[in-house]
Amino acid sequence: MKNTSIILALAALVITTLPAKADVWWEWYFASEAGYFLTDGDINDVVVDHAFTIKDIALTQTTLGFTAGTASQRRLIINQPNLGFQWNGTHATEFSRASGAYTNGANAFVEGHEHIFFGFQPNSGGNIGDSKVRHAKDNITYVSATLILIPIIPDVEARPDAMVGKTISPAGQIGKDVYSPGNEFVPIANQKVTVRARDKRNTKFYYSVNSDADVPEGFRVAGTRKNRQFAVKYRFWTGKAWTNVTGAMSRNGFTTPRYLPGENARIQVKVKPNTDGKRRARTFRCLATSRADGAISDLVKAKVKVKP
Ligand SMILES: [Ca+2]
Ligand SMILES: [Ca+2]
Repeated sequence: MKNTSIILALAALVITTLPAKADVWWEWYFASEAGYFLTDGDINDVVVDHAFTIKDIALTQTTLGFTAGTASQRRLIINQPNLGFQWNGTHATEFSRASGAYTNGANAFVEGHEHIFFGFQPNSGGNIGDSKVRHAKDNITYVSATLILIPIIPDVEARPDAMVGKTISPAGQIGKDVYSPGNEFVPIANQKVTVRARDKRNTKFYYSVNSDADVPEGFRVAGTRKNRQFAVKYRFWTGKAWTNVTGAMSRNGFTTPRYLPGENARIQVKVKPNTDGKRRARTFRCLATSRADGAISDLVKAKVKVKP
């Protein structure tokens, strides 16, 4: 009860003071390339002199044949630490990184192109250099243009949409554009499948989570843990391979990278019943919570029915 009182008191405080939200989204453009930065700071910092640290970079539009996506997905590779920029209230005056020459830009390399990188440069008047896509070895300039950098307040920042199905393809799953508030006692149609299993045999089904936000979003995904009669294994699709996330899924949840709007995080669920020849069922739940707002979730379910 004491904890509840504290939470209610905090909630009241949040509502009365409306503190600025942590982290800032930015749109960037140069030449025909475009994307987002996610930085630290808050929206009040964008109207004054402020140094921002870049936490993620997204590429949403490119004419150079690269794959759109985020640095947290490793579509862009940040291998030089502490990327950031100095902001004067209207423009970036200096980009920086904590390796190499410190003040000559913030670089993000391109997945699958070891030496090609986006070099972000000031947009403060043009005498320091334009942003570029370059080759690290021979400095061929692929494209180069003045950076446009705009801080934004997303219209929708957090909206995970979980789906469930027996097919690996999200298109064959149910729950798209259907939302539960994370409370399974609120009946929500079309967020649940029934999976028939045989005793002592593996059976597979899949979860996906996409974002209805208008900026990249990541998720914390938690699932029903094993019990004596139902073993469960969870695997996450990295984009290249399946990786075991059973431990994290069964505890506080597995944290996914940030995905562009509409792209799916994918989880494979493998259940192996051992019911001693009895007819049994267990409902497996998947709760997907936004990384941007821990109060916004979606819940889907799979009821595994065992036939001896
Ligand atoms: Ca859903
Ligand atoms: Ca949706």
